[in-house]
Formats: sequence, C-alpha cells, structure tokens
Amino acid sequence: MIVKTEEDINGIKEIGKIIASIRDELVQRTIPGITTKELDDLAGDLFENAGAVSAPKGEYDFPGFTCISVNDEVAHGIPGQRVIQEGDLVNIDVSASKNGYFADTGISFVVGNGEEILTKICDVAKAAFEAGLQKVKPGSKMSRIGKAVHETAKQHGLTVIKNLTGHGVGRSIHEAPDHILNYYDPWDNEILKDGMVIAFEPFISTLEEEVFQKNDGWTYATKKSYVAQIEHTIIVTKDGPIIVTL
Ligand code: M2C
Ligand code: CO
Ligand code: CO
Repeated sequence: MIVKTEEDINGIKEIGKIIASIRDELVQRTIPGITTKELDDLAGDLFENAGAVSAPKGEYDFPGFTCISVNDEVAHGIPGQRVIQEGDLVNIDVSASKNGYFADTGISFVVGNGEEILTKICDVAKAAFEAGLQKVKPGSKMSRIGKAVHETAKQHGLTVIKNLTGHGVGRSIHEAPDHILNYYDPWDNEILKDGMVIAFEPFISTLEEEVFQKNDGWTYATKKSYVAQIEHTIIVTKDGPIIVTL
C-alpha cells in the first residue's frame, strides 16, 4: 500500500509494534526443550491480547499462528511437536493484521552455542538488510536493494535464495510490489514510491540458491544448505525509511 493519511501511518505502526514485541518474546522463549507448538500457542495468546489476527492463519489458513522453521527449513515451517535443541538454527516469522492494516517481521538466530557458520549467516543477513536499507528511497529502482543484498552475501563467501522474495504489505500480507529480489535483475524497473510499505526480507544461504517445498504443502527447505532471513516492515519516505517492526 501507499500510506496517505496519519491514520494509515498509525495503523501500520500499531501492528508493526505488536508483531515486533511478539517476535521478541518468542525469540526469548526459544530454549532447548520447548516445542515449536508451545511457542506458537504463546503467539496465539499474545495476538488475542493485542486484538491482532495472525496473517498466515487468517489469509492462507496456515496451520499455525506463526511460521517457525528449524535447520534445513527456511520458511513457512509448521509449528508442531518438534523439540528445540541447543545449536539449532531457528527462524521465527510473525505477520498479522489489526484494523485492516498488516505487517510482517522475521528473524533467524542460533539457540545457545551452535556452529560458527550458523552465527555467520545470521550476521550476514543483518548486514545485507542494512545494505539494502541504504537503497530504500523514493524514486530509486527497487533492483538496487537486491544488488546490495547479493553483493553483501558474496563479500562473505555466501549466496542468496533466488526463489523467495520480499514484497509489498499494508492492506494485505502480500501485495504490490510483488517481489523484492535478493539479487540484481536488470529487467526489474519497479520504482520505490513515497509512502510505499514494503516487507524487506533478505535470505542468505551457505550454498544453494533455491528452496523446494516439502510434501506438507507449506515448508520451504534446502537439501544441503543453511539459510538465514531477517525481515522488517518499512515505510518508504523522503525523510528516510521508517522501520515499524524494530
Ligand atoms: O512473507 C513471508 O515473510 C511470510 C509469509 C507467511 S504466510 C504463510 N511472512 C514469506 C516468507 C517466505 C516465503 C514467502 N513469504
Ligand atoms: Co514474514
Ligand atoms: Co514477508
């Protein structure tokens, strides 16, 4: 969406703040021994208390309030009886709506002490986000974001996932612009506009550049790579990007 009024801005900010605090609470609670279903149930309670509705559940009938992906799982992981272990790579993606406004956020992190490469991809995802954020200006080509993301990955001997993307958000969970790529596409002529609301979510990978969907019809996974994502909802403005999910 393009925010046009104070009401729009406040609506996006309100849901942004709600999902950021739910994300942070779930990250804190992700300790060895807890199941992903227990984490998701907590999110369900927090959504209810905040008067927010889970976007995956409400919009897509996803079997969970949040998407929780572990190790080979990259995104759209279904919360269940899986028990979190020390050293797991976990991604928690929280998206929801309130009063007709939607926002989306996610983070990958390592539980306790884990392999060095896992911490590295999480750190590089953050660096790629920062690099892409520098390109978020009204009038700029959206393709500059993907260029910055891919360059950051390459600088660290890593790569990006090419078949998962960021997207517009605001009045629905996924809307125009449809794809914010993690690499440079010279044919992508989309221009960022003042007031545009985007969910920017770089996916940084150790090896493979594509995910596949598991037989459950939801989970995106890799065969032999680890992937880290970080996602924030951002309002593009001439005075600089406003991250509503910090
Ligand atoms: O937009 C995402 O970040 C998720 C969508 C949840 S709806 C099941 N919030 C995303 C991540 C990866 C792939 C597609 N969409
Ligand atoms: Co998301
Ligand atoms: Co998203």
